[in-house]
Amino acid sequence: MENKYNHKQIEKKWRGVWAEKPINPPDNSKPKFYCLDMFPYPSGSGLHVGHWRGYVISDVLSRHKIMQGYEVLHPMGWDAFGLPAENYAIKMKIHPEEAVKDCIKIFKTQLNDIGTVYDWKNELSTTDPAYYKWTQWIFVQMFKKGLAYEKEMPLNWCPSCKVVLANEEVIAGGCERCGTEATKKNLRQWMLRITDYAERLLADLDGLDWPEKVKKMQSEWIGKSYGSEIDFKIDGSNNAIKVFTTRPDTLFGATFMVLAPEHEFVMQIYTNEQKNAIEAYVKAAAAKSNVDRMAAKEKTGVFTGAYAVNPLSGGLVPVWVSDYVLADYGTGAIMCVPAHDERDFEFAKKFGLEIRQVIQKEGEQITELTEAYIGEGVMVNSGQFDGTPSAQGKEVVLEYLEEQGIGKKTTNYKLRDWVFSRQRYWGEPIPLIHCEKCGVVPVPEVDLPVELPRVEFYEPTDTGESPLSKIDEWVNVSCPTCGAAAKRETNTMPQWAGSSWYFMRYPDVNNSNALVSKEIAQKWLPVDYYIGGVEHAILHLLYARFYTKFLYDIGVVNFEEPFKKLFNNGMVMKKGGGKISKSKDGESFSPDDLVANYGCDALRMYELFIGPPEQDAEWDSRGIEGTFRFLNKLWKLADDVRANPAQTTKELEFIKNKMIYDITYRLNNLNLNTVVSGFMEYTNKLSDLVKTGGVDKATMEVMVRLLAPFAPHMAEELWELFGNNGSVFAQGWPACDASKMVEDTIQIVVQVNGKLRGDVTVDPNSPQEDIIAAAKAAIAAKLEGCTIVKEIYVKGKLVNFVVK
Ligand code: ANZ
Ligand code: ZN
Repeated sequence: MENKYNHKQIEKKWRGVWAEKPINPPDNSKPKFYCLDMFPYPSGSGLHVGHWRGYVISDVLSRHKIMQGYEVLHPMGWDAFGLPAENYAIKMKIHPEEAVKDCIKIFKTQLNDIGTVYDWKNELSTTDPAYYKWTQWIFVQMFKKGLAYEKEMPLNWCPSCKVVLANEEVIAGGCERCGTEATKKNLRQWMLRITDYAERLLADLDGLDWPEKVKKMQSEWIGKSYGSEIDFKIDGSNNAIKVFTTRPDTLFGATFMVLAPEHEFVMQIYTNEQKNAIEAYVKAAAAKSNVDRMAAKEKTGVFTGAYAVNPLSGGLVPVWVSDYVLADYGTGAIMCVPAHDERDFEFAKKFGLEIRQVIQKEGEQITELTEAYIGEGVMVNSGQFDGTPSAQGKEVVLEYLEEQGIGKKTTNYKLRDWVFSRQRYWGEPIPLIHCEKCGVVPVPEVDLPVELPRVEFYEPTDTGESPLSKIDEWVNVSCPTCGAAAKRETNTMPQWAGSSWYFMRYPDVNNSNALVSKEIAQKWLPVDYYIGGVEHAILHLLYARFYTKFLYDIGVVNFEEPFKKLFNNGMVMKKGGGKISKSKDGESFSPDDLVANYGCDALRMYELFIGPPEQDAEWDSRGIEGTFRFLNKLWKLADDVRANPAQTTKELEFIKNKMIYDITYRLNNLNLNTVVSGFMEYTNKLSDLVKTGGVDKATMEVMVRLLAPFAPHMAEELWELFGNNGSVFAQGWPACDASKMVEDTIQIVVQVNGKLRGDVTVDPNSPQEDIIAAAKAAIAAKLEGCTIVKEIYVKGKLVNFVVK
């Protein structure tokens, strides 16, 4: 009997079976597991192999959890508002609403072709009025709590997309989408006070089971810094310039000061000789973006002609203006210590200003500095403080300044309030009404959603106003409070709005009375496992955490963190490196042909096999032939065992249990590429055994069950061929009988900076290097991007990595 692996037929058959009899039916008696993918924005070219990498991982985890007896929620939806969808629609000259519908159709077909267990009954799209009703509702609650406010702001402006760009959308001075150089434009904006949550957003990072790298990026973005405000009296005036510094210990070395060009004193203190130069400089600075100012290669600046008094040394220090000082950080003015700050050093060198060393590295003599010394040391040239270690000096100097009434402790955050309005068509209308008498009035909740009007012209206006402002019948309304003629807000929300809370909606997607019901939230939320690319490490995750905390504060949900566990999958890169561009490479990286030729099980296996899931990996479409050959070999092995099953032996018992152990262990640690290589090794080993003594049915059936999350169609088919009834997914995950495994192993804890981050099973008798290496592999994803400075092994107990 020649029984060939016919992936086409098998995959079609099982997808039909699953559609009729889902492998994950609702069952309240089971524990829940909520496994979430970062949802895509549907674009025209469909999914490419890079999207699939993350989706295969989440699908494997979901199927594994189903087999372990969980009721799994694994939903999918569409982040379909926003610039990418709108720009695509404009390019293709189809209305965004239609464009989005078409794209979703393509995406959905493709996702089904990969054999994913998405719960389509929970599908959502951020563009659905029944969904964005709640996006608007959340905004109204924030408005009522005073978290939303209007502000006239010089904003980053892309002259090509004709759209305001958030700071994070400006990459190296250019528009994130089209690369055109960003300029500035003054516009009225809606802002959200995310800064009110800065401290909680920072503090709660600690308890999250997330990659350390992501936590570090979030923490740096929030950017808390402890420092002092110090007053420098302006010579010949009663005014004082307040500076923010993190280094009061260097105060004696402050030999000049710099004000941001926007600082209010600039126009008050310059001398007549400097008037023209200052005015020209301030004007030029206003045209530049913050990003450009920070990135400028050469320091520029102008002397105001005025002096201030160093409060400790009593010396006169010249006051300069330069755009490397930002107006909206700290006090917008700094004391400059060129000996110990790189930027100040550069500035002093360029303009010939005094450099005075006040911190000395222990055991070194003072020589002429060729660069700023930014490290710790002891205070020198610092009067009564000489000899004080710099770390201590920060406190001591500050205490002295506080006594004198010229300094105080402060904390600064880099986090800024969130610019929440966009002057574009394709977004949620901001549900507010402007009334001459009543001011800004929120749209009453019964009138939500404020639907986006269907229009012919949705291209952005080049005035910076939203295209909605041109639709009189939509704009003109009566004030909900006083009934007088009033106007709707015409700005729309950023794409981030819909994606900041979507995970709360999936479990209760049809609820028209609440964002999510209390009982359903209680059961399903928060998300247990969140999977997606590291490109969302900062903004999306920060906004989602902010929304969750807000909804917690107003009693909608009872948890403060949305995602218990986070996994960042690496990207799929082109051969030789380089990102896959959806527009340029879409075709050659489309999974469709691969599915047709090799089957989705082979593609799934290859997506996992190309490298550790947390790292970027290079794609080679020919590589799939390898996993395809392996699946064929496994198929033949199963065929042979079925034709000629052997009796079990001690050796087979060992192999069976070791296989369960290896695959489970690697799967639990998300070492999914080594799961695939493990299957390859066991397939080879068992194929050899078939030729010598034979392989028993039980071992082969265990292998099929282990295979199920990875190659689900083949596993179902083989399970059936072995004469079993019911889905392989109803079989439970195989348990390993350790007594059948000769090697003795123990479990030890793995820590990062003293905090529990995982565990690893090791042979306690193996050498320390091996144990540390195993521990490292076990939490590789969490160590990504960290520098290990020390490795500590406590025999038989734990491994601790000290990282920077
Ligand atoms: C004197 C000094 C001496 C400083 C020294 C550093 C080293 P973080 O940690 O980022 O908060 N600074 C303050 N406000 C600024 C502004 N608006 N624009 C640009 N730079 C500003 O950095 C705080 C330090 O950045 C402050 O401490 C100040 O320089 C500078 F050896 O003051 B320092
Ligand atoms: Zn009114």
